Amino acid sequence: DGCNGNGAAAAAGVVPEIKFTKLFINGEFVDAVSGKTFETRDPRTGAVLAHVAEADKADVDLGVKAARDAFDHGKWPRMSGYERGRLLSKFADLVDQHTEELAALDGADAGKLLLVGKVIDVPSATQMLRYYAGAADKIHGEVLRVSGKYQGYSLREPVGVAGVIIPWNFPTMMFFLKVSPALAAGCTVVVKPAEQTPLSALYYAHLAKLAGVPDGVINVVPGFGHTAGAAITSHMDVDTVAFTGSTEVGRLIMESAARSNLKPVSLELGGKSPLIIFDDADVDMAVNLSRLAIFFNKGEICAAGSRVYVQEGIYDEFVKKAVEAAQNWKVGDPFDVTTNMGPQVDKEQFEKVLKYIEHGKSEGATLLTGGKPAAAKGYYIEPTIFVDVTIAQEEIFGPVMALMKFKTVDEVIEKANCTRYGLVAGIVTKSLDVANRVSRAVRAGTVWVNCYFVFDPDAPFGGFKMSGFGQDQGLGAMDKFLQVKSVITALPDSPW
Ligand code: TXE
Repeated sequence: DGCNGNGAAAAAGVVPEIKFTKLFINGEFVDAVSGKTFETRDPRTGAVLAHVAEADKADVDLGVKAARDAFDHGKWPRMSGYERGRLLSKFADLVDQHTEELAALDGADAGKLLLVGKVIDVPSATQMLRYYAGAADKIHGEVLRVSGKYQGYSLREPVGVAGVIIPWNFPTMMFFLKVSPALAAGCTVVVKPAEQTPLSALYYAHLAKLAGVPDGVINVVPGFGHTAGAAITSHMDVDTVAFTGSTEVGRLIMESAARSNLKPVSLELGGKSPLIIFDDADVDMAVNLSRLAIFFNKGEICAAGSRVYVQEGIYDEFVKKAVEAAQNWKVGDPFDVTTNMGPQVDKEQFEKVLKYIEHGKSEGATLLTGGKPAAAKGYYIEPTIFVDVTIAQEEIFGPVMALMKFKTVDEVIEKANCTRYGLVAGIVTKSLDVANRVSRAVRAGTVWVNCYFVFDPDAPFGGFKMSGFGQDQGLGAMDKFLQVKSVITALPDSPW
């Protein structure tokens, strides 16, 4: 309405229409075998948003059977890569056409900013899908130099049924991050979205069907981790599992894969990533970057820059400006375009973050700003900054920055690497030599120099150390869904 405040008030009531709440198996929306449902809640208020069919083992069995049949007998892996790519491009077009609605679904389900959903999450997801759609007809093998009277070549064939288990912080991007390369490779998928955010994945299944993706190729089974998730990872007919989530669950998934059919798994896990700011940095720019790095998406992002190291020469100025910047980061309804940060995804995460804040205080860290719930209802937390942090090792997954001072390049490299994680690192400096040296010394899967959160379909993304293995993004991500076959043929009459 253009008037200050009224727009925000009106926005607070917005709940998108929820069309799909059943499991999607073999091209149909169906109830769970048990008839059970679970609640997904709106983190702005804690109110129930929808009752969603709750998949358990019996439903996963049906989903896997549909995916198995579609893979073993259907046309998806057998059609030309070009044809598969065309269907995936059509799917991407349909997603684009529903951007507003999809961004609103994730907004209400996950407390994500509507505007960011519209300009980042959904467009990046379709960019991802189109990137792999374009790769579907460029899956090459090699000619092998086999000695003697033989010829050899290799084929890269789809691995089969892929289980996809994703978290709630980026429901849309996570879905396409895993599903796009799997489908382009010719695999069929059984996707378990997070129990906190099942809604957009069901919508994507519907749009894939509209685009002409054959029945059974995409199956979506919302439910809980220890039931539906575990049924996927232990299934004898699932050929690979692609997972993003906690390090703890990543370990369970490997165990379960090992105990069942030794399926390969790829794990994108937690992080405690350093953002290192050197004396020569433009302080205002560095403050803005550090704010983005920890407060974007409420800090619910595996690549969050949760440990900020600032060199001593600019430390005092940086701290002062970082506190101001945090206080200007507006917490509020994610449907209001002036909001910078919405609520944490659910009560559990909200309480976990507050617990870490209390823990930080009791360990002797100094709280400079924030540290409390930001509203009387809903799961809102103030942007929070600690200094004098001695150990910053646990992934808080919330809007909590730990600011630390350092003197030398060697010292900060050692500190940056002093974690069991190794997902990303950020560097802010004008010195090419420092940037190069630190980029190479830091043990992390992605390094951002004078920028942060720059994701691209062409840039491999994955962890070192306990942040996981098996990268997402990049053409290499398709390897997780392909297996190599060598074909060697006798050439009895060859003159060579
Ligand atoms: O993650 P889980 P949670 C981190 C972050 C967060 C913490 C806990 O620190 O605070 O993890 O979040 C499914 N077998 N990250 O509990 O449990 C689950 O249903 C198979 C980092 O939400 O790992 C969901 O679909 N699947 C992260 C998915 O795993 C199981 C993003 C992720 O949930 C399962 C999210 C099981 N036994 C949380 N148990 C990142 N890397 O971005 C659970 N799941």
